[in-house]
Order: sequence, then structure tokens, then C-alpha cells
Amino acid sequence: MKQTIKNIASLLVTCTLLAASCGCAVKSEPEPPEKDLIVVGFSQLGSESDWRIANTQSMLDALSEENGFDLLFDNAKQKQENQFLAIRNFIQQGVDYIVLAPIAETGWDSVLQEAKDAGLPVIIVDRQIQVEDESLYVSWVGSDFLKEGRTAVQWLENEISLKRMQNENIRILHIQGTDGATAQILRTHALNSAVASHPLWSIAARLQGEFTEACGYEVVRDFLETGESFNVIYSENDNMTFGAMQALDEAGLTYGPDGDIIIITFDAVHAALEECLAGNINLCVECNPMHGPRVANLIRQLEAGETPEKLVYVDETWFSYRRISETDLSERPY
Ligand code: GYE
Repeated sequence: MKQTIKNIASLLVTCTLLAASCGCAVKSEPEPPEKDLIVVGFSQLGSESDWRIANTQSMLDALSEENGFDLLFDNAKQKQENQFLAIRNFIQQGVDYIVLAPIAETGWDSVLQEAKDAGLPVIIVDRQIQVEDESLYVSWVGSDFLKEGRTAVQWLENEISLKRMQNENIRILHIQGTDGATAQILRTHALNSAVASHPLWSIAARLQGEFTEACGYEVVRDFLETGESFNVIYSENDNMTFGAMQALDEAGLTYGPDGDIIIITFDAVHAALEECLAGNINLCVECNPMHGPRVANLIRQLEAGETPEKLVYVDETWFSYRRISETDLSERPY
């Protein structure tokens, strides 16, 4: 024992001498000063869908402390007034950047002018905004919603000819998302143009499903009570589709490739791809929610003094019952 203590003591002396000889202190080094974090205020419009939850997670992951960000997150719970409040709070707190996922396209001029007056760069994510002065935001990143809608109607046209239904009336039940949201406006626009150019296509009804499963269920359930006929559902997001499917089940109606109703849905979240693979949904048009890393890159570009593109569109695909595979499912994290 004594010998061991002696050994340790001589080791300490050796260490001290060594440290002194190379000019080092024996005391542990002071912590390096903390790197400045970039403070970002993110106003998310709500948590209405699986897509939105994946989008929020992607933002939280990318704008993490580890990645050099201090993220202030606000969920506006589907109210534009709450987004105004959040932005004003971010301005007061003196954040470095504001990121806005807007509920609707219009109404942003005043509050974004306040951000501009405070010298704060604003990045828009997902849906777009219509403002008089385009310099109120630096950049937008999101989906090409018109292309998504066109993908859907072109697929339908092709499917109808594959099924030799060209001479049948196509009656479309259109379930719309939140009024005034870019995803709603442009997916609706694509459908309207297609209906206008196909004499046998018509809209059986337009239902307001607010992008939620609960609303999707309620509006379709109530519509089914009218007894109106239809053979296609064009639903502007997966969660409304899930609600619609529940209402169809309760009414004893069949859907999917082997059923009476063709179902077209947007987003292509994991649960929708599962339904597509199981033969309950005909077409899932992809809408990519993983914008976190894209927003982080835009901020890094701005930090480096670069001017990012004004509009950044993401690449997207689609999955039909004819070409979906297990691999598509396993590759989908949300
Ligand atoms: O399709 C829907 C969500 O704006 C792209 O909003 C987004 C849409 C998405 O609630 O699920």
C-alpha cells in the first residue's frame, strides 16, 4: 500500500515537472468560450396532420443547438392571429432570423414590414405568401403544389384509359384543405383545369376538410347521407383521406383498386403508403415535409453573405397501387 502511494506521489511529481517544462499548466484547461448560436424564431401554423408533425420534427432536428442554432418554436394552432403574435414576440426578443410556415397566403404585409423595419430576415417555408413588397421575405422553400395536382389528374386520366372507363361519367368528390393555403389553392386549380378539359368529368361536391382527419370524416359522412353518386375521391391530404375512408367503411362503400371508388390523396405519409400497398388507396402524390435541413442551409448561406434563390422547389414523386413496393414503405421515416 505504502509503496503504491509512493509511486503515485512520484508520478505526480514527474507529471508536474513535465508540464512545467513544456509550459503547460497542470490544472485542466478552461472551457473554450461558447460558440455564438444563431437565434431563430419559427412560427409553425399548427399540428393538423401527419405531414405537419413530420415537418415540425424536421425543423427541430435541423435547427438544433448541436447544429449551431437556438430555436424558439411557436405552434399557432391553426390561427393566423397567433402567427402574428409569435412574429411580434420574435421581433421583441431580437432573434437573428424569423422562419414562417404560413397558414394562408394573404394578410402578411403589416407584420412582415415590422420584421423588415427591425432588420430581421424572414424565410418562408411550405406554403407561399402574397405580399405587395417581395422584399419582405428573403426566400421561400416548399413544394410545387401545382405540379402535384397535375401529377394527380394526369394519373387519373391514364388510369381511366387503362380501365377502359373513357366513356363513363367521372364524378369527383373533392375534399379541400384549409381555404387560402397554397396547397389547397394549387391542388384545386389543377383539378378544376382538368375537369374543364374533360367533358365527362364533373365535381360531385366540394367539401371543406381543413386538412384534418376529424373534418375529413365528418364532411364525407354528412355528404354520403345525400345519396349523391361519385366514383373518385380527390383529397388534398392524407389525413382527410383517412377520415373519408372511415366514413366510406361505415356506409359500406368500397374503394381502392378493387373497389367502386378511386382514391387519390396528397402527402404520401407512411400510413397512406401502407394503405396504398394494402390496396385501399389508388394514388399517393408525394409532398415532402423535410424542410429543416433546407432552411438551415438557407440561413447558413445568409450568414456567409450569399443571396439564396428566392424560390426553392423540392423534388417529389408519386406512388400508385400499380407500382408501390415494401421498399417505398421502409424508406419513409414519417
Ligand atoms: O399537404 C397537409 C398539411 O401545406 C403542404 O398542409 C402542406 C399541407 C399538407 O396540413 O397535410
